[in-house]
Amino acid sequence: MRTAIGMTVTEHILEKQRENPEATGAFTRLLSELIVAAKIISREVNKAGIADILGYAGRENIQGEEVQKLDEFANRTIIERMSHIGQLCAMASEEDADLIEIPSKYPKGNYVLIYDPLDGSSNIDVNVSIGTIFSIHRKISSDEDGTLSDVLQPGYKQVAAGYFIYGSSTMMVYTTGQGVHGFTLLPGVGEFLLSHENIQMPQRGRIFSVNESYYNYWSENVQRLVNHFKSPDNKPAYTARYVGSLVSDFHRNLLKGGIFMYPADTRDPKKPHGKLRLMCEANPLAFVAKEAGGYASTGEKPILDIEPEELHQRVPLFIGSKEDVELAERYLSGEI
Ligand code: P6P
Repeated sequence: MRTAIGMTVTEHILEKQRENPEATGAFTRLLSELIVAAKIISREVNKAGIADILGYAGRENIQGEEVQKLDEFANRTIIERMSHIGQLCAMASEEDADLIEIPSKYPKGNYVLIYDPLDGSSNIDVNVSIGTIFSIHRKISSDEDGTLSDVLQPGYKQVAAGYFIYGSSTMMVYTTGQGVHGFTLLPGVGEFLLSHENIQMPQRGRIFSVNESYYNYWSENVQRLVNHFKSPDNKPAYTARYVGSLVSDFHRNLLKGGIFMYPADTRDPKKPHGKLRLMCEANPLAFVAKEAGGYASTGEKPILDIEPEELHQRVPLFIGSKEDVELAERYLSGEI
């Protein structure tokens, strides 16, 4: 594959299409439109808060337009842009309880898009990086219209996954199973340019990332694991970092190494499996982590092997540097 730092993401995707003889261009069309949606979301995120300065009052701005919450805006933007391109048979969003059908007036396609439109959106008000996470499966049902069976596929069947992170710069990180590649949006030009080619996650990190306020609600084995990461006996020692925005915590560990943990919470019987969602958060990031030489586990088994049962099912998540996540599994099994 002829790639070069600075090449556009569109050229990068087309290179992969050229390599794939049976590629029809459908996937390229899908990803290209998702990128347009992300650019629109990025622009809105980057001017968040300006509404207060420009006198947007309450739910309406000075033009009397409805001011949408950014996660609603992001969700609507993706639905509106992706519905008419004829590449999807259905969508599923973290923001929507049920499957999102493609309107009958639009042609259907052979892919399914599952996404979290704006993960970490509660951090917008304090200017912390947030992101859009996406997962793409091939349609498996025989109907023209997508069904839940097309969505509830195990993570190892994903054809592509990745995220957009809206931070000090806007980046796109994605994989199609041939490595993980990062692109940075060039302001003023509006193009994502290849900035991080074939990202490889360090096998052992020096960062552990977990919300320790839940310490008393974890199992004893999880408590022992986190105490291990805090031990002065580690050479080199670990340090703690927790942004509270999954895409930010994951992206930092992807580049620098480390483990992010969101363990099961024994406190809430309704949420025994923690807070994060399998389909639109854990699975796509697990695919990226695996392709970058990392690993993602529930603490007991690979995230990518889970046979999904419902759209918004939650899972405990241990994700990042392979050796750190495997160590987590050994602690949670009681082996150490
Ligand atoms: P907690 C943001 O609300 C989010 O969904 C993820 O982005 C983040 O990792 C997690 O929740 C933070 O949750 O319980 O630590 O505030």
